[in-house]
Formats: sequence, structure tokens, C-alpha cells
Amino acid sequence: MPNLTQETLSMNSITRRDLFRTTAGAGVAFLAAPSLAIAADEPAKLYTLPKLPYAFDALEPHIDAMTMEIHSQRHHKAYVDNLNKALAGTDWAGKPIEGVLAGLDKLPEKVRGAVRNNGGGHYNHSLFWQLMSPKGGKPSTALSKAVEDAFKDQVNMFKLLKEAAMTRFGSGWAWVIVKEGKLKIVSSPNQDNTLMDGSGTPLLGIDVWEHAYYLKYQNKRADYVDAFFKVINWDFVSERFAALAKG
Ligand code: MN3
Repeated sequence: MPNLTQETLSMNSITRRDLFRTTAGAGVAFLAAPSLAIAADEPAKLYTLPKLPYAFDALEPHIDAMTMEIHSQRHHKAYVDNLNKALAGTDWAGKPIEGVLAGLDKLPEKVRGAVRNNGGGHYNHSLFWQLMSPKGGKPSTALSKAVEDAFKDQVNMFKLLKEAAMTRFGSGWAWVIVKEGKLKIVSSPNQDNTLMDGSGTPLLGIDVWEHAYYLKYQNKRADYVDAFFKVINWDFVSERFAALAKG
């Protein structure tokens, strides 16, 4: 006997999804695209929402479970959906996101703004989830040396990064970026990042949009930034630094 509750739930979610796409102006072509693409021989040219590498509540008490769930499953999902819509039917659909962001000026003008916002959002959040972990750890020797060269020590790096996070007016990100093996702290508005102007590759970034902290921290952005520092996945950041410093 079919489980009616399950069936109703999944039908509702499909209806909601389709409704969202339709109302957001995706058009009929896009609605049909996912299933056709999966059936065809060539791989689907769509970006997908990555699965978090831990449970929603894994970063408690520093980052709360409800924020993690809404932030990833709704905010990040919207960036992915809107990015797919913006690039549907273009040669850029599903291309590696780094190259898309570095080549924004080559995109058709009418989709450039949407790709900047939603492609930036997809890249930034895909990185952000990996930057955090409940297990802590510490930077590698090579990363520690780069931190000392650029900022004197990790305490001072955190101080400067926090300043960048606090002085970013409105929504945006505070970053530690890598350029030719050297570290630098910057901040960016909205979903921009330094791939867009070629000034460096994000190594570590803090989302300072209110949606990243409001449920738990309300207007206390400083407390959220301190909490983020406690859940940095240093193994991931160290490996990322090694890869970026090489290339
Ligand atoms: Mn966010």
C-alpha cells in the first residue's frame, strides 16, 4: 500500500519547485531540460547543489543547525537554480565556475549581472561549506609561514580579517586570498570575489550576509565572526593553500 504522506510530500515539493522555476521566468525550455539532459548521452550541463560534508548541526554551538540548513538548502540552492537559468542555452552552461567568473566580460550582457550574482554565490558558498568543520586542527607549516610573512601571526590575521568583515557595509564577504603564493586580506560586496577581477584566488572567506548569522547572532556580526574562527577546517585550508601556492 502506498505511503500517502510520503507521496503527498514529494508531489508538493515537485510542484513547488516547478512553480518556482516558472514564476522566476525560466521558460518552458528550461523546465524540460533536466530530464532530457539526464536521458541524453552527453552529461547534464547543470550546476548542482553540493552536499554538505557534515550534518546541519555539526558546527553547533558556533553555527546553529537551522542557519546551516536554510543557508545551504534555500539560499545556496537559489543561487544554483538561478545560475542554471541564466546560462541555459548558452555555451557557458555548466562550464567550470571559476572560468565563468573570470570571464564575466565575455558573457552576453543580458545575463552578466545574473551570472555575477548567482555564479558568485554558487562558488562562494561551495567553498564556504568546506572551510568549516567541527574537528578544528591547525594550519600546516607552509600555511603558517605564509601567514607569518603576510600578517606577522595568526592572531593578527584574524584581527585583520575580522576588521574586513566588520567594515564591509551591508552584504558581502571578507577574504584571505592567494596570489603567487602570497596572502592578502580583502572584502567584496554582494557575491563578488577576486576571481572576477583576477586579483587572487579565495583561500578562506567569511560570509557576512545577515542570512549567515541572523538567527543566532542577530546584529552581532562580531560574535559570528569569532564563532567562525573556531570552526575553520585547517586541514582543508592547508591543502587548498598548497594547491594554490603551487599553481
Ligand atoms: Mn550566504
